[in-house]
Amino acid sequence: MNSEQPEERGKPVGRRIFLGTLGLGVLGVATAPTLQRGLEAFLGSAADKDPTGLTGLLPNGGGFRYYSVAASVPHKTPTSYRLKVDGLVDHPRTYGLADLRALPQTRMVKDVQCVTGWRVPGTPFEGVRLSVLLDAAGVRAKAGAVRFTCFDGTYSESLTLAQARRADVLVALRMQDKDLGHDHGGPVRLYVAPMYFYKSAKWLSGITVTEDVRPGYWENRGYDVDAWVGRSNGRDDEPTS
Ligand SMILES: Nc1nc2c(c(=O)[nH]1)N[C@H]1C(S)=C(S)[C@@H](COP(=O)(O)O)O[C@H]1N2
Ligand SMILES: [Mo]
Repeated sequence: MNSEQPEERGKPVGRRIFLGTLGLGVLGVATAPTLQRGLEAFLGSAADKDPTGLTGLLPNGGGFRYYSVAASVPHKTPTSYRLKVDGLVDHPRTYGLADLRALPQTRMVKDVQCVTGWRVPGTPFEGVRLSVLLDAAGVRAKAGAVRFTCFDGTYSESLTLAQARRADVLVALRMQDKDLGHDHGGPVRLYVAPMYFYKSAKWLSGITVTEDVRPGYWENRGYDVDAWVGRSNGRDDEPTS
């Protein structure tokens, strides 16, 4: 599969072919939001006809779509996993999973919302507030943003420093009250609760404090950097709940 297209599993073949054919990932920067809305309209009507596959609002952890822009992602164990915090900080540091588990954990239950329209209500996430790691690192005065990199070798994300310091942004170790599995970005992913789920970078391996925001993987392909749910990607008129 072309690495520009999101890999999706656990859903009907017909839709997978549709998405693959459309080639979402290669949309031009200017046209992406418009075509995205067309795609959502299509999926919306299809979802009515096939609620098991497309809306996915089922118990037992249903509802998630599995995404990876990388063809394959190495597996990390609790002992091999590392998270590096560096850039414009006084105390760069590499954390193991045990180090992260030893820090104060925050749990929150909110809706997960992907920009393509699927939603998983009331999903518990748990982990270390990103602000805790930033404070420990000692962010320098000229810093203005944070860049996230992933051990899939491809994906990246970014937040402004103000966004990164919000209480609802986690370096997540658990989802749905279980340790994060590989498919969901385990052992550690970013969780940016107030934004579309593409901000929540899976397989998190690097947190680099930078001067300015550097657009991430999907942002280089037309999606908003400030991805507030309901207030971005051309959705000014939708509720923010
Ligand atoms: N490393 C990485 N993180 C990623 C992605 C990805 O392809 N690679 N996809 C993003 C998108 S678009 C979504 S909707 C969610 C999907 O998370 P899930 O696979 O746990 O459902 O992960 C986000 N984080
Ligand atoms: Mo997404």
